[in-house]
Amino acid sequence: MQRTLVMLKPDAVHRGLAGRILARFEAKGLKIVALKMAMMDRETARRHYARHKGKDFYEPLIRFVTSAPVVFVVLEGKGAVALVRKMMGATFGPEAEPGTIRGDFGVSNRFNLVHGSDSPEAAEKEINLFFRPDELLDWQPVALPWTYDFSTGDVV
Ligand code: FUP
Repeated sequence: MQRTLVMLKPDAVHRGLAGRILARFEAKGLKIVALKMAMMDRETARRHYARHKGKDFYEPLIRFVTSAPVVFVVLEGKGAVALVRKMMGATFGPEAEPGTIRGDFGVSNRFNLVHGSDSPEAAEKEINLFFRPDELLDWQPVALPWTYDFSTGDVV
């Protein structure tokens, strides 16, 4: 099973969409391993978005994600990184397909509701940036044997 880091951004929290967005991931079958609401400090935001440093949207992006509380979530499931990205939809709300989170709830480019790690390597880094190891809970959902077929040795 793979883990990924999701952040529900300030617009999701302010618009009262955090629960609905999280519910989509839960309903899909992804396991919540860790969850917390927090203000992101500027230094952490700069580290998180370091690859965008120097781009014209970098400073406004940092101001945005540090402007109000966010919700950090670690989700686990088979192919969780790609699955979450697919459920999020294209980066810009107007371009995101209906049925995706950004496609259904967003009309803005910058206020695009949700962040999801874009690779397993990024997921590991981001999980470590936002959570201490003891905040990641080791638990087995009772529905797990009905979420995947484990009967053949593979997870199907
Ligand atoms: P994504 O991986 O879909 O979250 O998008 P990126 O990592 O490419 O961009 C990070 C964030 O920067 C996006 F969520 C929105 C913001 N952004 C802009 O505001 N303008 C741009 O031109 C590109 C990204």
